Amino acid sequence: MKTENINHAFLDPVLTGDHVDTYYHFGAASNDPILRGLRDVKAVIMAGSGHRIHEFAQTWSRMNGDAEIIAFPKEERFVTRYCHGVLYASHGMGMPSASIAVQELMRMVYFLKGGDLDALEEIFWARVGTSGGVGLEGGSIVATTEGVMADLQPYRVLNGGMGEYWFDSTFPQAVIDEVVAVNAEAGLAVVPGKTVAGNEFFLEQFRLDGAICMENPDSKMAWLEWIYDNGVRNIEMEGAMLAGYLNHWGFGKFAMICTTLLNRLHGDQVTASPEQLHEYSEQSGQAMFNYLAATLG
Ligand code: R2B
Ligand code: URA
Repeated sequence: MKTENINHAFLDPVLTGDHVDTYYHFGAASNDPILRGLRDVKAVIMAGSGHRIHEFAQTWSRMNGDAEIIAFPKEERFVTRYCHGVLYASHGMGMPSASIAVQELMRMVYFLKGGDLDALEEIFWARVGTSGGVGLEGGSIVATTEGVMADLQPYRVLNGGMGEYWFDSTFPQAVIDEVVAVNAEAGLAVVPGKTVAGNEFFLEQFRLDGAICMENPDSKMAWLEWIYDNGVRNIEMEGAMLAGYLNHWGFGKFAMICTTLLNRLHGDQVTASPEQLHEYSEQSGQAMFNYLAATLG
């Protein structure tokens, strides 16, 4: 872990009980008895929707002898479940929402592990999500190698009028290889590739079907071909930030596994039927569970 990048000034007095840390959006705090049951956390799995988190926890419970599920009472912003070493949390849509979830979860696991950097290093993080494929048909599964923004540069945040903070948005190659290998063994194809994280579903993903449209068919295809030629295989809205923040603390084990809902080279609208969408999202969940079962036991 990169201890120099951890906010010790704020987080260490929480460990000694000098002050309480309130994970406001999760409706929990460091002195909350509910956290006592989470100290064995080995993995943090995130997804955009709360419903998915609820389903993931139920599946993981079934896979582990009906292990107990702990549900956080607040579900207004994010839905959170803990079951058999895995903390499942939703993050909403887009990097502003997901960055809140990731920062509060990083603070929470730091507290849960008592600031033990070796124990923190062992934690596996993942986002399981949906995306638009670039040259991949609906129902494909992508393991992200690098998260980039719409300009193919890594994740940045504005630093007021002073410029930008830049983050390393790469995903650890060893984990990608293992996700691909474990799933190949289970008969599930996972394609490695770069992923664009758009700050917008329409404008920053070069869609022509928004209420506001700034592009035309030629400029849209030119962007899609440019990102494809640079190794991008899908587009979603959180991955670059996720990798950027986890790398900042020096976590070494994390992944993003996304299913594609459509091939953006062929259109903009998501027209798959509810049954198809359910099947697509089941597949990325299955790819994540195959990896979890192989690595966590
Ligand atoms: C994928 O799907 C959502 C938008 O529909 C967004 O959260 C994402 O990354
Ligand atoms: N999620 C996105 O962000 N983009 C898509 O095209 C599909 C799902």
